[in-house]
Amino acid sequence: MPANLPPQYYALEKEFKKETDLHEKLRLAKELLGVMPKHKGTDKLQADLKAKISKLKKQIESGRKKHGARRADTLDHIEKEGAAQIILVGPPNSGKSSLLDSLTNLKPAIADYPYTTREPSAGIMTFETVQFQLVDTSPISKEQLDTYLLNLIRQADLVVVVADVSDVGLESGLKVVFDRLIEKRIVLVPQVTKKNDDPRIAYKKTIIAAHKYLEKNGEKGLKKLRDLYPEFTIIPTSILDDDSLNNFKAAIFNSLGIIRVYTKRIGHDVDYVDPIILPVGGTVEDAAIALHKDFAYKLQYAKVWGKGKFKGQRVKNSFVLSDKDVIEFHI
Ligand SMILES: Nc1nc2c(ncn2[C@@H]2O[C@H](COP(=O)(O)OP(=O)(O)OP(=O)(O)O)[C@@H](O)[C@H]2O)c(=O)[nH]1
Ligand SMILES: [Mg+2]
Repeated sequence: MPANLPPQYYALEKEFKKETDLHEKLRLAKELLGVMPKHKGTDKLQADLKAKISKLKKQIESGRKKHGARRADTLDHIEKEGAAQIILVGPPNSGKSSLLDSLTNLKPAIADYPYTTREPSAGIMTFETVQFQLVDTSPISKEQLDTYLLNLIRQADLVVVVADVSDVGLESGLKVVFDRLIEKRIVLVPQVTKKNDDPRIAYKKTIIAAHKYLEKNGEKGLKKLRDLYPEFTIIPTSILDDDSLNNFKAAIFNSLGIIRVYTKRIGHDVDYVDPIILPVGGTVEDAAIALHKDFAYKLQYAKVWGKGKFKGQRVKNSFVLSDKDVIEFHI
């Protein structure tokens, strides 16, 4: 029986054969298995690939034992915390760690020379009543692109490219970041619009921080950045300007496509502390499920307070909620 493999399989297989980094090779092998059609004709190929995957895992494991625990395979996943995981990437020395330092309670190493950050670190950033996880990473340049970064970017909910607009190498530095990720099939885009029919490619929603904009040449660099990347959300930032950092947080929230819904128990005041986070378009039923699965079954109706509604308007389970709505469940 013929295997009838799709063309993307062969392209991926070529990369798999070329790849020398064990972690990336393992990831590619898993992708190959994913795109391979599952039928009698591919049984042998599937078995071969599974054997390769297990061999690669063993190789990685033995390497880890030799070199100690903190290897790339332990760095390439960070447990999500808060409403979303946001990853900071960019050229060397652009200010990624300084942003993490200003926006979270973490104290990463910061220096006035490039290649300071070697391993990722994550801190919690609070925006109004919502908490986000911010991940600082090692720089991307012609000389360097740490393999662990690829998985971290794939897993993140939002990518922030930190660009130093006061740097004369702004344009070339950014081009290297975008291009090197494209080589690894990660495409940073202003909006994830079309349905992705090629599972090998990750399209990641991205915004750009026009960092150090108060520095000499910063304004000029900001204008240039807007000309170079007109479709992207670009936020001028500086660690010396609190307003810019607040704008940055708000831009992150707005880019995530989420809403906050506050709950209220019958006869009680609103609990404005810990909102339910839903995707834009989320309904009363989604909010109930987010609280507890069983809760949604019991739900009769809800009352909602918020912009454009009557106070305590009675709504059905399919009612679409808006950011900052207050909801009272009736079961
Ligand atoms: N003037 C000014 N300097 C900044 C700002 N943010 C960071 N810096 C300086 O820029 C330099 C690099 O900052 P880092 O935060 O270490 O940059 P990074 O992108 O993490 O660098 P790598 O880890 O090497 O990639 C340091 O000297 C910081 O003090 C800013 O908003 N304004
Ligand atoms: Mg750093």
